[in-house]
Amino acid sequence: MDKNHEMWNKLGMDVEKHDMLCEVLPGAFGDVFLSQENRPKGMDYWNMVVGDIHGIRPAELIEHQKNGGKVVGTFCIHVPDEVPIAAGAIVTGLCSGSQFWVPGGEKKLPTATCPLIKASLGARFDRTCPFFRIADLFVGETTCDGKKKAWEILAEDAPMFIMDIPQMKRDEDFEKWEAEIKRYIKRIEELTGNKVTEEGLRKAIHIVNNKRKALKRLNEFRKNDLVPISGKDVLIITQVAFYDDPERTTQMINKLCDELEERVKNKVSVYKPGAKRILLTGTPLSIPNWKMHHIIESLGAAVVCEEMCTGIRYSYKLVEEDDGADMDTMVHNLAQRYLGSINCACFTPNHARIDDIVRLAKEYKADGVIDLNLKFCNLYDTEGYFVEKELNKLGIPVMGIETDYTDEDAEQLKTRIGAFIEML
Ligand code: BJ8
Repeated sequence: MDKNHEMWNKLGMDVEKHDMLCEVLPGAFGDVFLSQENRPKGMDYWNMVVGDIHGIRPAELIEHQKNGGKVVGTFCIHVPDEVPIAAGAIVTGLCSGSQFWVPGGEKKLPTATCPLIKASLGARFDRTCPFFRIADLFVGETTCDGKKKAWEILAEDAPMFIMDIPQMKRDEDFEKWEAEIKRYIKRIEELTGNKVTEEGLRKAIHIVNNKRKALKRLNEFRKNDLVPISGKDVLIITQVAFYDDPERTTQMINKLCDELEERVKNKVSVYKPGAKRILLTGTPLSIPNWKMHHIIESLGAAVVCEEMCTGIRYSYKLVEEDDGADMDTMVHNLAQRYLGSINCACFTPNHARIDDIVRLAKEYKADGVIDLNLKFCNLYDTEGYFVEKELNKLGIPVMGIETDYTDEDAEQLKTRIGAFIEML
């Protein structure tokens, strides 16, 4: 038995079923990513990481646990990574972007639930994802109704902690979020047995900010007329950033950016001249959901920005750093960043997201915007009304797409998106 199978067995996974995923994933990755021409050399790191996605990082997490450390799993970018890091824990995103996990979720949830939620429950209950076996604590949030109720079901099988996210952004909501972050700190201290000190939190803020800065630097290259890296590659880097070691990810992204700087100097682009530039907005694209990018870029267009949680929202605002800040100030700064600067459709009103889409469309010189909705996500679907209204008003071409994790609609999407690109 190879090392990975031994590890998965020990984790109590359904190894036979999981092997089915292992059989298709490398092929899918090869078709979507490795087939691209003229990729930056620096992408080798992500090829390696994704090539053994359920092996390398899970083994590191288990090693950490063997040394007495804890692993905290999260589902949403509102949950501050800095808190577990400050307590010496490792934080990992529990990203559920494959149709493989959906039927398992449907055994517990109504079919009319978004695939992201169904896949999250399926990954746990079917025992087919090592990350969902390893986490010592699962941190859910009350962003949407589907998630709220799903966490109750997940709690039957997994240790859960729920953060109650306000749905407005008034002063009292920021105060409430500060209190929630303090409650989270307490829970993490209990879990790890370590105190979250001022020094520890300050260091954690610095580590995560450095990752944000690297991702921001990476995204800046996409503003160039000649784009030196594909949208697909930036997507995979962002998806991996949710669970990779933050300091290593930062280092690897910066190394890649050095190469991209050279490419810009030498006028190297991965797209054909005149490729139409697309801004994607909407629901998150969790790993391994590469469907939209693959369709758009296979049609010869360029995805130049994602106004999404698996995009610019994850990195573009930093937590304020202040060497002299005490604990209360740092929690305040975290609350400002994690509530104030993330414009999820769960908020009402949510004009700031529409403003962001318009600003980003201009900054990244988008020829058109695709507003993407995961099937059964009522929040983003409804907010699409304002997205379209504003973009129509400004004369920025926009198209709404609703899809799921299956490939059943791939041909239809190709036709629709192809027609949209043609008219840009
Ligand atoms: S901050 S987008 S990561 S909640 S797609 S599960 S909203 S029904 S994922 Fe999200 Fe945080 Fe918001 Fe971002 Fe519900 Fe919609 Fe599904 Fe969603």
